[in-house]
Amino acid sequence: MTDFKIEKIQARWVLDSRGNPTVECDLIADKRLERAIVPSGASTGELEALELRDGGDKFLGKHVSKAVSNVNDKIVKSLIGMDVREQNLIDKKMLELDGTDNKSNLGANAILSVSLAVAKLAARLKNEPLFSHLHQISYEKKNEDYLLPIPCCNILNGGEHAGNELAIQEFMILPIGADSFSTAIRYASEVYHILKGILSKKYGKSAINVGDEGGFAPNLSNSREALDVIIEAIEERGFTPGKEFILAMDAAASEFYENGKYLIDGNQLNEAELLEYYLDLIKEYPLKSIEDPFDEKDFGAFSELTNKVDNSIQIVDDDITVTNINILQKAINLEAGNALLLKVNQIGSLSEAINAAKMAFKNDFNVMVSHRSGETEDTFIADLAVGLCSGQIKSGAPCRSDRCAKYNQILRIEELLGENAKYPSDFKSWKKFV
Ligand code: 2PG
Ligand code: MG
Repeated sequence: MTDFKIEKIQARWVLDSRGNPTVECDLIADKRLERAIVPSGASTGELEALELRDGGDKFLGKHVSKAVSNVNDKIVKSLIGMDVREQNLIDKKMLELDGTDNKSNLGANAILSVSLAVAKLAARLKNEPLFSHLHQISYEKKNEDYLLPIPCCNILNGGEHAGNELAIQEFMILPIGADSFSTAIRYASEVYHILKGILSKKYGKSAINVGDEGGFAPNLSNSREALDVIIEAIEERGFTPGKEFILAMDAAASEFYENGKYLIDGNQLNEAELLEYYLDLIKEYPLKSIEDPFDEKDFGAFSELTNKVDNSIQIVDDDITVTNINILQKAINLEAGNALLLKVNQIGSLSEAINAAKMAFKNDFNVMVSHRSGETEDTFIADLAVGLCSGQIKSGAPCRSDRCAKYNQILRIEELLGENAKYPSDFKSWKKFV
């Protein structure tokens, strides 16, 4: 008889992909151990749950020893003996123990490390793949078929993630015309390597240095120039832009918004001008998804763009909604955006993140499961994207192990599922699975 009761919880600090400390948590039941590691953002939304850092001298203020102690000294006491299959109850217990709206007491990093490890251990003890356990706790049903996600590969980095002058943070390619995930990620890898050659030839060797998410960070300062080299790479490989590949951007516009103006491509644009700028790009390129097009406080601008594009373009809410159902509800009411970017550490517990995804789907919003710019070897979000049948994941370029770990995990899941693995033909494919 399997014993699902938590026996031991042990947190520690480890390093993330940027070399900053983050929280890792081990969880033991029935002599089995599972562990989870928490990611960390750079272009964070103001209303994200609080990532608890020590301040002071160690790691230049970024140490997480307080969050680690909060797991080992406080959380542990209230969770020992609880059943790992009770994800909601366990998360609720931690939220009560924290007692704040933004998890500033225990730290979202402390709570999330435990919350993710709980799901992993439950799946292990049930002898079930993590994605299928996540599907069951999300939708209270079992599925034979699963929707694998389109990999939204960020192959050119700017903004806070790179040392160049590009205002837009992420330029992504989406291999929408592939017939499987493995073909999709192969297509993306091929275009990535062709792009490397083009950049090196055009701008010199320093242009192939990479940013935080594994995409190239050439010293360009104009978005059109970035989009043009990407189109060139897609075509050089023999693909047709708009057919095998569509494009997506994460503007992360709060980061280039200053004193009421958006500083982009050497210009200072007001909100109306920036909106026209996006509409022009949509006309010129097969650009089908734009994330955080305006400052995170400007719900009105998000609504205007969403209505202008008439749902033909995906407008993704990241910093504006921070995976928080209360804020997401506001965005839904105002029709500000039509898709949710889902980041588990923005809200700080698995159950709350799942609830955000469910609320999104219920209101006809798409869901893109997302990594953070500071990542780790933990592949949890790969299983989460499959379990939720979100149909989209962004995990950076098909380069650097912190990014590829997630794509590699989806390759394994695809192999395991065989014919039951379905690859999306569009952003709305989740409708058949959720
Ligand atoms: C984003 C993310 C991930 P960060 O803005 O969507 O790509 O960046 O983790 O720095 O917030
Ligand atoms: Mg973003």
